[in-house]
Amino acid sequence: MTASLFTGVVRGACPHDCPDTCAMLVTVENGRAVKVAGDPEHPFTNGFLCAKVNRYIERTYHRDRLLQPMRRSGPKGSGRFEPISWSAAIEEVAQRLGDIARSPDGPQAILPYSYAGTMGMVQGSSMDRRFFHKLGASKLDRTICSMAGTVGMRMTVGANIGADAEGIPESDLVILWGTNTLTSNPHMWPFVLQARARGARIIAIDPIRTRTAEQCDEWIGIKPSTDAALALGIMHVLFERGLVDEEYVALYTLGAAELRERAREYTPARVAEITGVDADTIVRLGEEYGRAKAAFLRVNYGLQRHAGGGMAVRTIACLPALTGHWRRAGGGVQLSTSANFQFDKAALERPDLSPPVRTVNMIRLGDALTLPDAGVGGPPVRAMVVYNSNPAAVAPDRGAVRRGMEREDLFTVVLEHFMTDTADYADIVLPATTQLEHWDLHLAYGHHYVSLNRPSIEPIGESLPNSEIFRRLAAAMGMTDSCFADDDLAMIGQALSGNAKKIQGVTLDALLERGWMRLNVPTPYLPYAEGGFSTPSGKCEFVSERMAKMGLDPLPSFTAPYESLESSPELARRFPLTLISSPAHQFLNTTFVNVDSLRRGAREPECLLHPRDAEARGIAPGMMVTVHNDRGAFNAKARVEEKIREGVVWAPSIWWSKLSPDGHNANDTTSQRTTDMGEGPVFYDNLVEVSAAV
Ligand SMILES: Nc1nc2c(c(=O)[nH]1)N[C@H]1C(S)=C(S)[C@@H](COP(=O)(O)OP(=O)(O)OC[C@H]3O[C@@H](n4cnc5c(=O)[nH]c(N)nc54)[C@H](O)[C@@H]3O)O[C@H]1N2
Ligand SMILES: Nc1nc2c(c(=O)[nH]1)N[C@H]1C(S)=C(S)[C@@H](COP(=O)(O)OP(=O)(O)OC[C@H]3O[C@@H](n4cnc5c(=O)[nH]c(N)nc54)[C@H](O)[C@@H]3O)O[C@H]1N2
Ligand SMILES: [Mo]
Repeated sequence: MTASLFTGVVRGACPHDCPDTCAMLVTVENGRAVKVAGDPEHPFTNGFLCAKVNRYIERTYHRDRLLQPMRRSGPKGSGRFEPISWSAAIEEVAQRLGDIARSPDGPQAILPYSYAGTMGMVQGSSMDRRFFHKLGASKLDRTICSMAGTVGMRMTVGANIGADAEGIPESDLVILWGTNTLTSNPHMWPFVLQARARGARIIAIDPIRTRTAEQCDEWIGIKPSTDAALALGIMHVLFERGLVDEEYVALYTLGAAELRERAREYTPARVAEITGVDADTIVRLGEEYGRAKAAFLRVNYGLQRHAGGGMAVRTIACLPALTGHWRRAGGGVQLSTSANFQFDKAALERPDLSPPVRTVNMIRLGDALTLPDAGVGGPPVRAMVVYNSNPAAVAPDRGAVRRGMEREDLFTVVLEHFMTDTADYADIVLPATTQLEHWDLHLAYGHHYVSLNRPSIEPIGESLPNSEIFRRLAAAMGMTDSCFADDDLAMIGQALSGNAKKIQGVTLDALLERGWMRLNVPTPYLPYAEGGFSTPSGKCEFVSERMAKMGLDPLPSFTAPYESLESSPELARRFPLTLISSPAHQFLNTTFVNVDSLRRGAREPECLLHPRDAEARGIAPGMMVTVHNDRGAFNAKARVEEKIREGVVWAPSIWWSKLSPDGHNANDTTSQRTTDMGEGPVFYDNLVEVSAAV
């Protein structure tokens, strides 16, 4: 029987940028995938897939899949292309990149641009990195999602390692803090329900009464960007009521006395003023948290997309050390589990091949493409190679991004499954395989299992894995180091070949046999039950010398947003509403927006307003509105419900601009400013006005 007539079930992994990284079972009949399902044996996947990935078959065989390499035949952005052969495409890309590399501007005028379209180690960060390193291209700082919070965790507990969600059933209090679990982390929810069945209360802290907040026992509708103040208010109560675990604090923390002084300043009255949460609620929350034995704080990335995002995460991350909840299963804080996955990234990416080069922050792409020195010094960006990302829709300040991508003198290559907003601006489009068509190795950022993805079907059309496209480009550009000949399985072996303790026993052979494996950590994993923080002091650092050196407040503190009545009154007078453009339930960033069934579920670009905000502007439900500020505007249909804090509006995102009625999306209004730590984006630190569309 030939491979193309294969019938059976293949073990795969969901490739998407989500904490859940599901183990997926793909049913194939005569070479065609007919069904995807969650592995019932996987402790986190628990036998189900989300609303989006259940449609993976529809996406894979979509009528619009890119089947051949293509060359642009119309103006940039017009989407007019003609098919060319792979050999012509590779030759042209190699020639154009080679010309730039040899020009006086040199190879740094070439910018790779990628993010997490696939989270796979092979298709996401292996041969591609080797290629750009050897070429001497500019490096990309991949900040667009999680850097602020990641650095906040590093400064406090030492690494982006937190509590294990599999411990949640043991929790006596679960706080979902700036996270819409049912949408963006749905496989954690069954654990939360188990905790509730054993008596735990579930609290959501979010400016929006999301579908998750609606299922919780309490919704605390905090003012955006003020979470650090709320956490300090909780600390105030903990210190004042003697709810601190003095033993844990003495053994495993640094700077408790200074923190006590700092928290003293954050009285419930003052915190109420900053956060818009009433003082009684703050006191009750502090007491409830302090009396709990093992509270689970799930912070996700929503609350760090603000000026003080790093500080917000850092401040919250101090809480379980004060109460000693780290000691017990179900206690602690989780932002991510990703730093536990100690794959050998140097072997995969080969940074040693690169000369010293400049780094461009991906969220400042608008500047990088429109300023003569790319905004960071050195040559202008003359070529960009995009893969696993859709920057024309997802990057902030997309007006600037689009102006950059329209430049006639910019050579743009896009590796894609579909003709996205970004691909429309390409000179050359290269068709890439999907997860059903290639090998990969996956970490997770919401649990502790490694998974292997086996291909289940042959590549559709002439599509090729990213790894193979970069292998061919490397060969065409005369890169002869032996690492450019490694095949995908060899690279998976290399990723697993290090000696790190947590991946001991996780081998390619074992994964080939079983599909997924737990890291070498206990279940549930209690990372800081007995200290063991990976900070310079080995303790949970309430006071951070490293932060002082970065010019930041070494102690937890409240950082005002860039855009608010307090910090920018003139702006706030013209644009009085805060826009949150967090994930729509049916989309995964911009992935799946072109899948008809899911887009129908999301209806159309929408904007949720509080009834009083709507009334003040003469906006009725269902009306078409324009959401705008000085950076740009987009249209949306108004929804008016009491499911949101006054002064805040919500535009579920991220729409393809070309599938929106007016050709715009929420990122027409967002800014290129960066967070206090990690230089991350501030998507939700964004003032706008909403008016009836004209
Ligand atoms: N369905 C779906 N799932 C996804 C994604 C998707 O696009 N769609 N994206 C994936 C990716 S890339 C990521 S990074 C994660 C994101 O995961 P999360 O960061 O959990 O994103 P959301 O689920 O939107 O939750 C963010 C919540 O934070 C709230 N929020 C915004 N600002 C503040 C604030 O200042 N304080 C507080 N307390 N809350 C605030 C928003 O109202 C929103 O409800 O999800 C992943 N999962
Ligand atoms: N306004 C606003 N903007 C945001 C956010 C927000 O909440 N609000 N969220 C931000 C966050 S958290 C993130 S992570 C970013 C996400 O931004 P991106 O990482 O750009 O995510 P996607 O929009 O899903 O685009 C991924 C693209 O990769 C492609 N792709 C998938 N697999 C492969 C593959 O194997 N090969 C190739 N060549 N292509 C592949 C998909 O078809 C898709 O077009 O967006 C950010 N932008
Ligand atoms: Mo993200």
